[in-house]
Amino acid sequence: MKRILPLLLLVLTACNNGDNKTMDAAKHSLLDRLMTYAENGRIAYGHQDDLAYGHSWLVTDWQNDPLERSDVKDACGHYPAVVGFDLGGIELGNEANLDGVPFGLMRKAALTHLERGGIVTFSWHPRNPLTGGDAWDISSDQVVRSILPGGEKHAEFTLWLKRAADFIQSLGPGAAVIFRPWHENIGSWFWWGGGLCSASEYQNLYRTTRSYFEKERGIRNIVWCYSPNGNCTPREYSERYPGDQFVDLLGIDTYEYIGDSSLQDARLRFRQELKGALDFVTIMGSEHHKAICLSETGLEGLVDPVWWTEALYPAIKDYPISYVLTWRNAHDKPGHFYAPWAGFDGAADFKAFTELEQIAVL
Ligand code: BMA
Repeated sequence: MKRILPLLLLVLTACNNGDNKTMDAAKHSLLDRLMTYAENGRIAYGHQDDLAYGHSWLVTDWQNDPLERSDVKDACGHYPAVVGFDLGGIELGNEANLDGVPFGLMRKAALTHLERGGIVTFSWHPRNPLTGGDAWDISSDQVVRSILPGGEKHAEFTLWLKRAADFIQSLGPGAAVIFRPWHENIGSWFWWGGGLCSASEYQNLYRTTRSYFEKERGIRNIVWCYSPNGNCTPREYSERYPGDQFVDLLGIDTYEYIGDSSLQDARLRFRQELKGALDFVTIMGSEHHKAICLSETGLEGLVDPVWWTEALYPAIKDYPISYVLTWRNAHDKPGHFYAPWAGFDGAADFKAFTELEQIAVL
């Protein structure tokens, strides 16, 4: 036994070192790819939850499904280059996420997309750990404080981090992914939002999360994205920035809303809002040597028939963003979609967008 123990330790350390190398190489290559898109003036196109479900369909028998269906592919002939998934619900140990996607399916879809040469990104809409409500429960401004070290919910929150980390780790050391927790944090619609915690509490939350993954769990193959809502000032964006050691990718989430405006006015407003945000995120990216992205965008229901070429593309084409991701096509809410699908008759403009030289799809 005395002889075997050091040998066992040696083997375990060697395996660990091997995994570390694999993880570092995978992360490096993902970062490199994001930078290369921007350097070459290209923008990868992404879609949330593609492969798991689309408008009015959801993969059910996922163990036996090759996951070949995609609304984006139906509309333009290609898979999106980037696919996003949401971990909301993993913290409770649930079998499926908040939108009904089994985590088994999510894992398979993420790995399938990586094998096809795509990029995978995870967001997270966790429940409210203090009130028991959902991510949008903003009834208390004590939530972030309660989960930080020393807070009454810290131990429980650490278990939540463990469950999220277990899932990402289960993809394997060679599977580098983008993770953008605590997003849209300047506005006050999530419990980690601007009016619900101080800037230093927010930074502490983000840093605690990354430290848990890296230091406690040794997970090094994650590209960490900071993605506030885009309708914020440069000062607000920077004030809550967790710091260069904690962030690898700078993002913003900005949507177009029509409301009572004409399509033209709504497009203009969207372009101005994106310009405001992308101008300073571009500068910050180059000063801090970070890749940048438009981590979420879209026009719900695609009510503007030329949204892709007349609103989105003109607004992003002059910026070195590595990717742009439009939000999900809900399987159970017919009006809640952000990309065309097989039966949608406004797919031509989307197809034209994906065929632009500058836009990368698989
Ligand atoms: C929101 C909506 C919700 C969804 C959540 C997480 O923007 O799409 O319906 O539950 O994202 O995916």
